[in-house]
Amino acid sequence: MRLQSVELVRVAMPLVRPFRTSFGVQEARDVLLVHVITDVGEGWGECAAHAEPFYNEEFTESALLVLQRWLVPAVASMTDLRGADVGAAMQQVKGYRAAKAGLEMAVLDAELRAAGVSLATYLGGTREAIDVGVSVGITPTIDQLVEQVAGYVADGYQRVKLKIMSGWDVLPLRAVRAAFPHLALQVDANAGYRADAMDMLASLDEFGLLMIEQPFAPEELALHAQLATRCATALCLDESILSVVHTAMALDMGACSIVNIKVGRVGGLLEARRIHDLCHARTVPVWCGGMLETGVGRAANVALASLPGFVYPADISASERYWRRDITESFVLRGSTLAVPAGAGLGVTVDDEVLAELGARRMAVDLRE
Ligand code: NPG
Repeated sequence: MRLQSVELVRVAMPLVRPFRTSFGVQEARDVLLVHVITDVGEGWGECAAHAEPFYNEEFTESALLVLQRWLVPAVASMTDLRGADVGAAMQQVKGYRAAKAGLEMAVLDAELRAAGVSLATYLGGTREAIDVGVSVGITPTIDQLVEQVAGYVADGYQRVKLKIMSGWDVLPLRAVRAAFPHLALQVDANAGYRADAMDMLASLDEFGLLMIEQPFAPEELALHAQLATRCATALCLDESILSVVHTAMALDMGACSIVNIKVGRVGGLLEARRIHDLCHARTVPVWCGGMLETGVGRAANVALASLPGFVYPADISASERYWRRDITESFVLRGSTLAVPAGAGLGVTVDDEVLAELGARRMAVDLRE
């Protein structure tokens, strides 16, 4: 396979409702898609970076530039192009994992579409449907939070993740737990706490949570390990886990007992699979995180989450939880599950008309270095 042309597609997509976390409010996504044309056909990928560098260092504009200037030319120079080799070809560029993930995804999609193989099959998926949950942002009042959770439970979601931050933790949690005594609940702090929150975090044991996700800064592995000895609730890491090496280090240190895997955070689907394989071999449960992706990134996440080690429900909700109109066919909730696309590649089709209606900017990339 060989790259013939690459187009970067940037489109502003308003969210159905604002999503507030400890690092800010998202009202819309600044979506960046990678569209490759190869000698065997086309493929699509999504870069999960957001408009601002608030979740991690990367942001849409930076990912766009790095793709144009370095990543696409590096991959375009490969004469025997295969998705499995794209990661190594981009190795010279440090970081920019969401940008890399988007390009690798597009090449894999093209390759698998041409071969007639679904991404889930290629990755080693073992399920036709995956259990999903919903991630609920910080709301103006506790009553509104309980109301939102009730709405999602009525939709069919059986696992709810609540965003917490300093000033929005024990009280909202107490209210949601009182209203839903048996709901599978977990919390995510997005690295928002410091060491002085240790006692409060340990006290969350009373709520019977599935896990506490990323309470401290990404580099604070020792602090996470200390908290793990202080509370009975399992700790999960997200922002700290950038690669299979980070995963091994965190597990060896006892900094977590569950791992959140996000394609965009770890540099692509194949690194995500390596993390899954390491955890599976060590019987460490993993689950698939989300970054408010469109149908393109969502299809990739669903395929990944069909691997056997993904044992907790994913942060991959139905399309209607995010978008009034998605740019691919919608993912629809069936009970508390989403079906894994069976079609070749990502198994979804990008709708050019919807992109045009949303005012997408399509930029051809110069393939030369
Ligand atoms: O359903 O895609 C989703 C959202 C899941 O909470 C979610 N994502 O910290 O995990 C997170 C959070 C996030 C959102 C991270 C936006 C980065 C950007």
